[in-house]
Amino acid sequence: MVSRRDFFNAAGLVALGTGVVSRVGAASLPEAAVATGPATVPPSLPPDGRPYYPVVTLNGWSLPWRMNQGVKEFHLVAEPVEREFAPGMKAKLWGYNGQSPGPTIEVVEGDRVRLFVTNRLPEATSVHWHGQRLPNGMDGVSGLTQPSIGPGKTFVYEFVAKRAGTFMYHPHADEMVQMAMGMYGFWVTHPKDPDFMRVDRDFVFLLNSFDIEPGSATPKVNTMLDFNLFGFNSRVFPGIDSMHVRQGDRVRIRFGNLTMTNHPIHLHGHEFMVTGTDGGWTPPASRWPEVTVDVGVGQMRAIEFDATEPGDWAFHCHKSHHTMNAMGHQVPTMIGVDHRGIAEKINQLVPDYMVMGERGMGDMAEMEMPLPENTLPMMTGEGPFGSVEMGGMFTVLKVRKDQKRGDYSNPGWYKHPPSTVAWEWTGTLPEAATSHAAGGQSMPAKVPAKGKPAEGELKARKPSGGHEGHH
Ligand SMILES: [Cu+2]
Repeated sequence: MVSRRDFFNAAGLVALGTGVVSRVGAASLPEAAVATGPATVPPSLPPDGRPYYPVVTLNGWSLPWRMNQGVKEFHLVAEPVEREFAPGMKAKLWGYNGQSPGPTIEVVEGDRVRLFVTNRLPEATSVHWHGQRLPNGMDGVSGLTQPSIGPGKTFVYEFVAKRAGTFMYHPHADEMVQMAMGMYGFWVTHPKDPDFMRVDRDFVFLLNSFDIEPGSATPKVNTMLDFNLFGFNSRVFPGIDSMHVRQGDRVRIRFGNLTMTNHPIHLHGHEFMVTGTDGGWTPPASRWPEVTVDVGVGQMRAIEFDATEPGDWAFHCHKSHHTMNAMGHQVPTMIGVDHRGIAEKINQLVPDYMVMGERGMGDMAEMEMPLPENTLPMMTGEGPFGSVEMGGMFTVLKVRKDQKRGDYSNPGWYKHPPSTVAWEWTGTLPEAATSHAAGGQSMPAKVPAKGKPAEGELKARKPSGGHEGHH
């Protein structure tokens, strides 16, 4: 068990003095803890209240509470924040208690919860408790169920956490702007019986997206579709922490989607079951094994599996543009284009001109190109075998036999047993057997009245050089 002070120290959090809090005019407000960095804060058991097994917020933390006559009191502060997306890039966002996303709120089924929300934004806000059963007036929809929380004001929400499960919170006021700026957080209501659906490790994060021009730091809030940074908990690869588990652990990973599109989330090396949705736990008879689960906009999914396979397993969104950072989305396709000669001519005008992407874009991960200020390479990340050529919604699940129970520290790269890594073939290659079948079609094409149909023959331009030994 950690003391309150130890908790704050260990978590890198700062408890604001009551002097700061009392400025908003309510002397009995609980202190508003703030996080000052993007580190994953290891979970600690609850200091009071009903027992539960805490979750781990990827690159985030859980909000401490104050017990007040049996009521769990939390204090959220909506405010402008600075968030590091990955080393080399920081964004100016709006969030809660020092970071985006806001802190995870963890309570137990049946808890009476009182949430103080202080608004330090330049415009009005509200907080909607996404998925909760609560009195209508606590639902946080500006104008519909409450007046907005004006700048400088503090509102109080109070309800009983009736249903165990996975939830989110976000503003229901000027949503387009406030969500694009990074305002949201995770909420977990633990079951009354701590052993119900017990797992060894329980990771949580939100899926989010931003449109931030390379060289700037503030998201473009009117973007509807064309986002250029995709993240887990306002971090992008390689800034997203890996998830570290002990071989044989029962692992749960929960994610909620507050972006403008769906994300097929894919785990390597294991099959999982979807054990929870926004509406609660799935009935066991309704589950089937998957390796990818699509998460629609506004939805949440909890997946579970036994981490039986040791290794470093990729875990990512399967939309390939979502595992790519800002620079990658508007470059022209140059694969197969023969620009020998063109480069020479351009070089006479622009000496440093360089032809990019002729052999695909993998090279760009290794190219040390000058980038605009405050952005990230489109694909990056150094693995034990070279560049991972990824960005955005990508991280690694590390399964280790010797990871200690409850130890969340990074075990380093996986040490592969002998003869279990894909290797390079250096022998001779047999002549390829070639099929000469012409392919089929459902009906003959109508032959144009005049002239012959064009011969639709394409020549694939294969890269030359770099293939010595393949004769
Ligand atoms: Cu995605």
